[in-house]
Amino acid sequence: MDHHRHLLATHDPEIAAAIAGEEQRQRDGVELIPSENYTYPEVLAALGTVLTNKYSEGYPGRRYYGGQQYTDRIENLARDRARSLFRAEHANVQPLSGSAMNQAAYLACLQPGDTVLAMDLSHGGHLTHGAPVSHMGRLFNFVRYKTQHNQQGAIDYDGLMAVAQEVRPKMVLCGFSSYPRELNYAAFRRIASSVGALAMADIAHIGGLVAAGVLRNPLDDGFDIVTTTVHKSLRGPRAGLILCRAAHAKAIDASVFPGLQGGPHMHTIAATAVALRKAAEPAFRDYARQTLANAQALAAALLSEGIGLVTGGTDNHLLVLNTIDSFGLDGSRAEAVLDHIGITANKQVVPDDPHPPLRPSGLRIGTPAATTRGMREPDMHAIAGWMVQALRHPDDKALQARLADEVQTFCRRFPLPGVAA
Ligand code: DSN
Repeated sequence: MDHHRHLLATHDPEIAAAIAGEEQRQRDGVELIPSENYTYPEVLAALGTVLTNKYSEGYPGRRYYGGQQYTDRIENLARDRARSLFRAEHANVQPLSGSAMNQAAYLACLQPGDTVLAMDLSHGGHLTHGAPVSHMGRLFNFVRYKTQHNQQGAIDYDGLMAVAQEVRPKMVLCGFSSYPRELNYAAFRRIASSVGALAMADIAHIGGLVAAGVLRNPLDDGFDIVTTTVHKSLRGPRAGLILCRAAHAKAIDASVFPGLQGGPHMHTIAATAVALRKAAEPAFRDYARQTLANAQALAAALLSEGIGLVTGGTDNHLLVLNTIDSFGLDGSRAEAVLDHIGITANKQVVPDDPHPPLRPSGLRIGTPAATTRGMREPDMHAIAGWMVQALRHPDDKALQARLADEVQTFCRRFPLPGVAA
């Protein structure tokens, strides 16, 4: 690694300096974006290898290029580990990332114009769940369901059953990128079965928490297809996984390649295999438990300060704050204020947000990255305290400078995984 670094610094000092700057930024700040994490040094080692030189279109044992004795071994290991970790009948480890994995899943099972039930974007759903600005939203007929504001964000499953009877979807999709509650997968499965639809769950955010067994696995409730990214709570490289029942294996594989993608990124697949092996170790379960405990601690600390949380709390790793109600700041301003003190979060729409996505009413935070760094419950209380002080005094530059110093000093106690101090 050091040798490679030295080469890069000599050959391309501008890029080397920017990477060094990013390392410094990650080291000196608290990372609260709930979809981010710090990957393992072993994953970084697998990513920076000669596997990036190789074309491997096809699947193990039936490729369109020669020289696959090692790539086949790697992809088989990744598939076996994914199947075993998630108790899946089949795994496809080739999706380049989250959007591609969902697109491949839809295109495997649906015809253009088919109806899909999916969660509304402002209530926590994802762009690929049929947001009108997404290509998927143009290709399929997404009918969106919402969460119940006065029921801690719960989903009205009886109401959803009635909608399903009316619109007769081909697929019932659940999953989210900004919803802090656990889902009732058995209820989704019943709704899908009642109209002969497929049940698909996008667990992109919580894949690591499901793998560790601290959140429920939709495959245990009979789901047909489950997708997850590898780089969020699973702590792997940037990639996607599709897990499914054997009956869908052929369609899913053909949809990923040759349907949607070309050559798989074998360096990423090797790194995925490494992360999946790590996720099967007992230490990963401890990590996942701590991620949830930290989210509870962060929520409790913010609630004790009277800060408004969408749904009133969290069951998983993420929280959504209504910053307009709590601080009179839109999410964009709140994000910038926190950036100034070294706490990274991201602006976020809240349910039925009257404001646009670039200036929404809220902020999304989460604990996977801070937990990887070694932060624990008392640290969450300290972080909540810094956030509240800064957001209550957004124009106080002297206060922000003092808080930035405190955050930086605090962060130095927690080494950056995978990077020499
Ligand atoms: N960008 C991911 C997230 O932040 O949730 C989802 O696409």
